[in-house]
Amino acid sequence: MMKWKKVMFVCFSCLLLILTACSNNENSNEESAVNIKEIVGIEPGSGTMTIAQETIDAYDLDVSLTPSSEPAMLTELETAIKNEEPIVVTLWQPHWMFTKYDLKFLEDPKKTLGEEENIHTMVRLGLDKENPTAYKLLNNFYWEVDDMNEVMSKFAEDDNVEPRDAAAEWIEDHPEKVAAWTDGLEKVDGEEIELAYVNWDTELSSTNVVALVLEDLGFDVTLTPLDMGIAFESVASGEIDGMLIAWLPVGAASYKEQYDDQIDDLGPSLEGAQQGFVVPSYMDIDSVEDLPKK
Ligand code: PBE
Repeated sequence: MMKWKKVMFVCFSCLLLILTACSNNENSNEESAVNIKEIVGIEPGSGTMTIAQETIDAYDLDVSLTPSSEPAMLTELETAIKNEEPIVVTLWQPHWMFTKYDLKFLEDPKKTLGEEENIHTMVRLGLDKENPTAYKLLNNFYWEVDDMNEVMSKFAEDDNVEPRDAAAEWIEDHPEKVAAWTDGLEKVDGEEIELAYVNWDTELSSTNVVALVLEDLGFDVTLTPLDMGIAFESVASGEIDGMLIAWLPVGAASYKEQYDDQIDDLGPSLEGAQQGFVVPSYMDIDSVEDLPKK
């Protein structure tokens, strides 16, 4: 009799163990599909970080937004991909990482990360009268996503190629595009012009191309790396002549609003860009809504 009781007890315990194991398993499966506690961001003060935080709030996500920098974020992404680990980053297109790896944008039904973005050229008030050639060139500058990708890939994937060299190569390969921007412009003799940029591969591409074309027109060009907020402030105060960094209508919206009447917005130099939360394709998740919620 005692023996039977023991056997029953052992069996019952086993059953309990199996049941708890099952339910644990279910939980951890659910978590592992979206085993994400943070979103790896970029530089604080960027448009990207502003809209990323707005998105976390809008979807009530239980994740933190880690400030970083574009190169540090990309290194984290590459390491995660090597180990097939889950990761969510803030990323955008055009970007050379999309040609190197299989990545996907998470769907964003609330559209807080924006849909199609355009990169606007902005200059200080008065540049049109004081420096008409520079103004016209900046106004005429327009290229496509593929063009930017071409410049970006040249320097981003080869440490021996500087952004300036990549820009020079692109100019050499696309004389007809450059001719359209400079058509009818009068050359100048060493006039100074200063452009602000942020150290992002997209902005390094456009700014270096424009700088080289301005130099060819006879300008003495200074390129000044700044944080996004300081760049806006400097163009608004007239200290800096222009910049090619404003992603709109969503990314840089808060800065655009703040400085709207102190800056001359010349409109898009590139259309069809996109920002978002991006994951490696092996991750079993498709939407911002699949991330852990509070
Ligand atoms: N970007 C690309 C970001 C960072 C680099 C321009 C979309 C931004 O505007 O914040």
